Amino acid sequence: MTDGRTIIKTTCPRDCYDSCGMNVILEGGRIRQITGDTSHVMSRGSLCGKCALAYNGAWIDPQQRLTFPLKRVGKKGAGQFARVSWDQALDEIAERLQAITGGGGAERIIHTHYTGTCSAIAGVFPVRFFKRIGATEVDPDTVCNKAGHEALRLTIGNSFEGFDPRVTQDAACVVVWGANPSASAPHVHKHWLPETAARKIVIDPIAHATARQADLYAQPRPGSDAALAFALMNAVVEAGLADMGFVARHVIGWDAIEADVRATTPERGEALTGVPAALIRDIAVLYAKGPSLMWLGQGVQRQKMGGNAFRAIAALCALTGNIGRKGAGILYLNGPATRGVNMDYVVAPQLAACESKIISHMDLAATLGDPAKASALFCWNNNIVASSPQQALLRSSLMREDLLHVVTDLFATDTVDYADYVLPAASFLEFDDVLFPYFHNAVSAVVKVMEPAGECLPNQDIFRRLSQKMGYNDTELFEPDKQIIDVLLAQAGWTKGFDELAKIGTIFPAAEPATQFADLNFSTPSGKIEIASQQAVQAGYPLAPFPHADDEPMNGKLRVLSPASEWTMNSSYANDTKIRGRLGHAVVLLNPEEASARRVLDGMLVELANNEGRLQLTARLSSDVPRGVALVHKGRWPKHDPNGANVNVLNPGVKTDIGESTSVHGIEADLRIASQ
Ligand SMILES: Nc1nc2c(c(=O)[nH]1)N[C@H]1C(S)=C(S)[C@@H](COP(=O)(O)OP(=O)(O)OC[C@H]3O[C@@H](n4cnc5c(=O)[nH]c(N)nc54)[C@H](O)[C@@H]3O)O[C@H]1N2
Ligand SMILES: Nc1nc2c(c(=O)[nH]1)N[C@H]1C(S)=C(S)[C@@H](COP(=O)(O)OP(=O)(O)OC[C@H]3O[C@@H](n4cnc5c(=O)[nH]c(N)nc54)[C@H](O)[C@@H]3O)O[C@H]1N2
Ligand code: SF4
Ligand SMILES: [Mo]
Repeated sequence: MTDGRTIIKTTCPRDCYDSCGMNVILEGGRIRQITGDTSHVMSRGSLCGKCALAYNGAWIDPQQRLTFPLKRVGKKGAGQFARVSWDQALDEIAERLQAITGGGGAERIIHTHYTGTCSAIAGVFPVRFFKRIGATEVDPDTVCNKAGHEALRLTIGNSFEGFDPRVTQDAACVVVWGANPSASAPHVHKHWLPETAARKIVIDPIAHATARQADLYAQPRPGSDAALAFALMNAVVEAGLADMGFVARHVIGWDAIEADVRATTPERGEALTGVPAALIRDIAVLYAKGPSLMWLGQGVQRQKMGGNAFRAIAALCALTGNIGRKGAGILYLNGPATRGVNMDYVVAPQLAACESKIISHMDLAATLGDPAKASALFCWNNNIVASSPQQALLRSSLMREDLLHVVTDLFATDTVDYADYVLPAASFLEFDDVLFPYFHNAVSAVVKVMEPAGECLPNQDIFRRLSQKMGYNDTELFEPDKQIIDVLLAQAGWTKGFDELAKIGTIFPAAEPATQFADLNFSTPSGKIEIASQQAVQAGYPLAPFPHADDEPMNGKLRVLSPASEWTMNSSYANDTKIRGRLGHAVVLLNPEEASARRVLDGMLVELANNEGRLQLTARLSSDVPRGVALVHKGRWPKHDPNGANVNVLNPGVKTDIGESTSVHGIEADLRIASQ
């Protein structure tokens, strides 16, 4: 306490690589300011622009929050509600659920959730309820990163135990392939990358701020990464830098791709990807000499052949022996297991009478439209109308009068507008929790700094209450937060309790970073890196990756890329008054030559259209964007836009080659001028 002010440390639990430590400054018991924790490895005293605005704005403003349980009084989709008590809402929901389960229809209860908060309890505990009731789960990762996870699981056995980001001091080279930290991980961009002496390679169709700071930057056409990886392997072999000893000892299946590698010369690679052959050779040499770190972003695998691309890149890592030695490795995500934590404990799968049914996000809209498949939908930590594909079909499915639709959120999102019942959730500032960041192998305290707004309840309390209304008596459904936190901290080796952790904010259970795959033992069937994978064949995928590049769009169509916006976190924050001001009118960024060829001038209103839908946008010219690409950032709220839609109205929800995941960066659309 200083000057009547108290500073409480907590952690930002957004779906963000940075997991910033925060300082909440209280004066007279009220929040005066929320800012970055100066002692935190990532935030170093400042939050990103979007959180600095939203946490001091919409998140702590009861006028902008949902504060009471609501019941629909108007037409579906109209967002007209009356206030009801928690008891009334939960009694009525329980009654409807019992009618569904009583008729043997538990699987027709669908629940969709994602990363509204990534903290362990509010992010996962409600799954216990859905396990118990026997609901169908919409596999969350299928809207984000499943293709990459599956491809890495097949090849190296595990996609959740990447290199420790603290090992950069031992690396000569860091590759950022298909990620845009300048938007999606602002502190990684600002501190982690600039502070390493390693040379940086960025591979991305957009010349974003991180790409512009790289030592070598390759700008492949979207969906051509597998061909690029093969051309790089060819150049590695050509330069005599292939580590064939490593391949002989630790890899199976080199022979399955060798002919394709030989055929994919850098010149052929240039034709397939647009990356100059000389640059392919330079990148190959720098990466192969190593030791090199490969950070695989999520953008690469959000392509129709995204799984193949990941398998091809992993083969490049293997060919160069950049795995299992100091300063080398692959990072997709770091899951809680890298801190000794078993999240199955929070999920409690034993509550399920039989294995839970899972569907892909790509099938959500159609499933919800079918009464034989869906009788109820629970949407928590997830704003499907803004974030999921097939926006128009999804809306029409949500209009079904006979579909019980329950949403729990902090704000009145587009998804909330379709709900029968709205259950107001407490934000991470309003209860204690723990976070296992997915970039750094840290453990962080998420600390209550204020009372819940209105009658808001944390997700976990909402589902404890609903469990009670359902008449369940399984102890797991009522396990208190404090006990869960103690168990999780003990698993992570922290024995001093939550209050001590809260004083520090963030700890690293392992004082020193370990080398990833140091034992060179991979959790694949053979124990080796499997470039060729029988598991893949059994799942109906090709034996090995191949040098695929998507065809370029035909008939003047553009490739629509819709990655992370600097000002929103997925759709979160897009409702905050100040952030709405920053976002302005929806924009499409076009290459100046592309625009000029189409007679589009900066500031013109244009329309993107395909078989799925149409969207009007203001054209902005940017040489960061290559020809053939329309860049439209994700995350706007459809109802705040004159279109009544965002970019996902163009998203047909085509599944990736592996993992039934999203190929959202594979969308194509026509562009026309809407007005002069
Ligand atoms: N500010 C902000 N931060 C976020 C988010 C947000 O919405 N806003 N979202 C969070 C979430 S949920 C996630 S999953 C992560 C995602 O963050 P990232 O891993 O950075 O993924 P994306 O933003 O989808 O896209 C990253 C890059 O992939 C590129 N890309 C697209 N297609 C291809 C391709 O075919 N090949 C290659 N090489 N690159 C391609 C895009 O041009 C883009 O620059 O960010 C998290 N952080
Ligand atoms: N076009 C396009 N679409 C995309 C992507 C893309 O690259 N392009 N990226 C995809 C990706 S990577 C992802 S991960 C998905 C993410 O999509 P979503 O999971 O829908 O992410 P958000 O839009 O942030 O929605 C999370 C919701 O949770 C709410 N929330 C926050 N905290 C809490 C809480 O404690 N309790 C409850 N109940 N609610 C809370 C927020 O208010 C917000 O409405 O979007 C996908 N959609
Ligand atoms: S969203 Fe990311 S960058 Fe912004 S404060 Fe949270 S953790 Fe930090
Ligand atoms: Mo994501």
